[in-house]
Amino acid sequence: MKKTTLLMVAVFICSLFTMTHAQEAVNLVVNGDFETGAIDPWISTNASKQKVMSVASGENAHGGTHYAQYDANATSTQRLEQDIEVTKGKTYTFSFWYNNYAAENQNGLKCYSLSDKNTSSSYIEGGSPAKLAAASEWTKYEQTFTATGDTMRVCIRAYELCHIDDISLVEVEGDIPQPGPDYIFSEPFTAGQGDFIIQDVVLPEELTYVWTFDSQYGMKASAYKNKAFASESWLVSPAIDLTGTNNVTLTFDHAVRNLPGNTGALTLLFCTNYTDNVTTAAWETVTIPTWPEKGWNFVTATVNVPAAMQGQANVRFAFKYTSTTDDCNTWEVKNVIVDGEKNSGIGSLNTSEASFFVSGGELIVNNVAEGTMVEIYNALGAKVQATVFDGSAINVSNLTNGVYVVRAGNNVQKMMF
Ligand SMILES: [Ca+2]
Repeated sequence: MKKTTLLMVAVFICSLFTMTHAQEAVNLVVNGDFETGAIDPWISTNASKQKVMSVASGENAHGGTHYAQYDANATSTQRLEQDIEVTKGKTYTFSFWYNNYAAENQNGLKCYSLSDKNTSSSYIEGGSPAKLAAASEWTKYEQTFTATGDTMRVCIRAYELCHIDDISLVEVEGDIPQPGPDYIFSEPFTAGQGDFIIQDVVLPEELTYVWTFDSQYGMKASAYKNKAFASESWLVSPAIDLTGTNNVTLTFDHAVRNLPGNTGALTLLFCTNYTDNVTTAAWETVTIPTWPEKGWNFVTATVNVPAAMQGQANVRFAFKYTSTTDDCNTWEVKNVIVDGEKNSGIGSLNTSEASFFVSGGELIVNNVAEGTMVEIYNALGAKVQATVFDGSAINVSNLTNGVYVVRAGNNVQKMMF
């Protein structure tokens, strides 16, 4: 792990603690504790087939005296749903407590899903894992995410006996401290194309674009509209100053529709003399070493910036999409990170003896005391998983491939899953 990155992560973690103490969280969920004694305003979208959960009373609530109860032996999914006004682009933490849940059903307790109020038929699975582990005592589920619309439909669904209490959705005040600022450059493509430039060298008249922003998949290139068209379209990074840096790499997540396909039609190039036209710059093509084995699966690829461009002041890279009427793929790119060593003279930082590595969808944790909370943050600084370390490997198979920061106590490590 690079020293600058380690220092940055340490600052990031400290910032997290400061923020937690400073903010006063307001729960946006109405009647999330069920202490009204009624289910309102929670709704079911299809009450004739999907039972509305009942509110039970007694001492077995997580908080207060009431909780929601999903019935045993249900024959169809049961939901708790509530629409909540949120601010697109802001970050929220969603959590609830669950109990008396066996997890035997194939579908079990879906942690939660998100959708726009007007497109409720197309849920976006927001939870990880997709089905929660069994719980015989009150257990907390928590997830932090960034809103992609203005109305969040929160949905918790189960197929079997389950108790739910203290459902909460709170805005994370202020900017999430990110590992990103310490990167030389980063662009997640979660809110637009950033400062990237799109140039269509060949754009068929039937199309208005090839590269476009997609809030779910990042930047997406396709020249298919009812049929395949020939095209050439470039997604060009802003100029990046690499002076004072060494061993700089470019990392990104990408997915393609057709595999193996002709990935030669999808290329990555670097240059130092772009002005305003890709066709007049001198590009060096760099082989993308990692491609998905199955269509639409995102994988993380890392390449070295070409040696001739290391340390240069005006470096750009470009994702070049080409297609023909016989070979027309779809390419999605997100979580772009340029990182490297900085010659800034920052003093050494003691690295911990704890270590983490990923093998077979499991996070292996060494030299960490049992009972320590192991937290995983994505490249945007959002916590995506938290697990109390019990000495065994931690299942991370539900996390998409990408760059993560793992934290256990004072030990932090950036790594790729
Ligand atoms: Ca309660």
